[in-house]
Amino acid sequence: MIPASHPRAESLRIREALVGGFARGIVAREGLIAHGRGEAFDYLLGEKTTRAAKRAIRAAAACMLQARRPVISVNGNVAALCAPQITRLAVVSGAALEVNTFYGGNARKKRIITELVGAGAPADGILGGRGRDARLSGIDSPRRVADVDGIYAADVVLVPLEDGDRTGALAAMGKKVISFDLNPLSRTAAKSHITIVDNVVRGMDMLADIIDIMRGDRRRQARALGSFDNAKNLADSVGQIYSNLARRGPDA
Ligand code: PTJ
Repeated sequence: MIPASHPRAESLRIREALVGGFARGIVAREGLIAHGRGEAFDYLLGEKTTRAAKRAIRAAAACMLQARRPVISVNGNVAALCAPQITRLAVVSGAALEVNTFYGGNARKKRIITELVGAGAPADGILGGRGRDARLSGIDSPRRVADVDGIYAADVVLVPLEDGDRTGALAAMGKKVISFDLNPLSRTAAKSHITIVDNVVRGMDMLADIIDIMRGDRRRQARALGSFDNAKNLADSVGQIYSNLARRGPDA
């Protein structure tokens, strides 16, 4: 039990959610390590949704609203950290949910599906692990498997906590890739069309809120997309880390 008065209570609560997800067989061991990396970047970013992240969220909202076949890719970490938020995002955006993992096999995928259903997703609407698989070219990991009616056929794919190879492969197939990645220096961040440098536990609900606000407002969508430059936005995120360090550094 984490006391609410603990100065790092929120960060510890997020850790507990992952450890709990690991105990339930949803999160891969490697997912705990990946979380550690994200946690370190979140600390450097000030543990809040930056202006650059908000710009990316607006562009992502517009992109999802204009998609013909948007799909949200769900892995173990995402299911453990924000199953209710991702389920809400699917409803609000009209995107399909596809369970797509890097590690492990079908048993873990099934547990992730159960987690999503527990969070309100329709049991028969979740893709991945149905045996209706196609292979993405250009990658060798288990993530090359994609549902034929899901990521394989999608025009826009949202990939929270993704690896760089699959991001590149999806982009090479002509899909628009939106990622969440706390590390603005990662290959995923560089290869995505829109990178949201924010923690999924904060940014996911914000994305759903903005989609609701922008729905039907084509001018606002065009503005959010037209003014967005991913490379510049990533540089702004790195700049935010620089200035946070400068303020807190030994000479500050
Ligand atoms: O469930 P699986 O089998 O699909 O495995 C999922 C992991 C996360 C283990 C797998 O995708 C992986 O190995 O990811 P990477 O390559 O370690 O990349 C994870 C990226 O996500 C890193 O750049 C982290 O900084 C970032 N990250 C970690 N936690 C969060 C995050 N980004 C946003 N929100 C987080 N909570």
